[in-house]
Amino acid sequence: MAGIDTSQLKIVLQQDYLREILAGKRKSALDLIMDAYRSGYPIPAIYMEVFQEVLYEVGRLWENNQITVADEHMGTAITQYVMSNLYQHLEIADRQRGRLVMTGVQGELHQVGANMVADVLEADGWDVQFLGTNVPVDGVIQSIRQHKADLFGISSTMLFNLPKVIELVLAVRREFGGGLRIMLGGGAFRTLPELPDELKDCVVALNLRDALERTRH
Ligand code: B12
Repeated sequence: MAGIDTSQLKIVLQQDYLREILAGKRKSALDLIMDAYRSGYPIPAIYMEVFQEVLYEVGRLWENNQITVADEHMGTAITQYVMSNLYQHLEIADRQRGRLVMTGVQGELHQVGANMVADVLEADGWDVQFLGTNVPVDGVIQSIRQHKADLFGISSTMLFNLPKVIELVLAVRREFGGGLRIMLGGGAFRTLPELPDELKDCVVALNLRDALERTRH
């Protein structure tokens, strides 16, 4: 992207992408992102600088009644569609960092952030199983065992799901002990003033960059 003002490019891309998804233009939203990717915009940056920021803006517009819940659903659905198209272009690193199971807690319906983290850590050399969200505790434990995970990631956006996070962490600790690393992330942890005692041995990552940083050691 030599010669291009990347901060300007980012703002234009965010504005264009927001406009297309709220107009329900799936094909042009995809074309915009694929063009950006082909001109050198790295996928993790597209995830965080475009999808994340635009979905946060969608959340603000929704909260302020400037768009409907249907608009929000459509924008999110289009973003998930575009992400799955981008996924096939992710370059997977040769190095092997370990095995990761990633999920959202029971009751949690937000799953785009967890999906992004799963994709980007896979590209960074993790062997990833992404369970989606709203998964019962027993099923999660079974997946961790079958996948022989070294790292377990939990996503929670809503603060009211914190008791479910604690329940899951305690169940996983009972089953696998302290050897399994647990990483927490999502909106709930950004607003939390202090981590509850039950979660003190978990790592918290506030965004994609943070997640990469914390899983490289
Ligand atoms: C899309 C959306 C929905 C969709 C989700 C669909 C789906 N398939 O995911 C649906 C319609 C289901 C939904 C429902 C609700 N939502 Co909603 N939603 C959103 C919206 C617009 C976007 C969410 C998103 O994808 N963000 C983009 C991702 C990339 O960001 P992220 O999740 O923060 O993830 C990043 C980091 O947090 C981190 N991360 C995330 N998970 C993890 C995990 C690990 C291990 C790590 C390391 C890192 C990590 O990495 C990601 C990349 O950097 C947000 C707006 C917002 N500010 O996020 C509102 C928002 C989160 N929702 C909100 C609300 C209120 C609700 C509902 C209560 C609405 C209702 N009355 O029913 C329900 C609750 C449902 C539930 N039980 O979970 C509020 C929450 C306010 C609050 N803090 O309390 C928000 C902020 C909107 C708003 N401004 O009011 N929502």
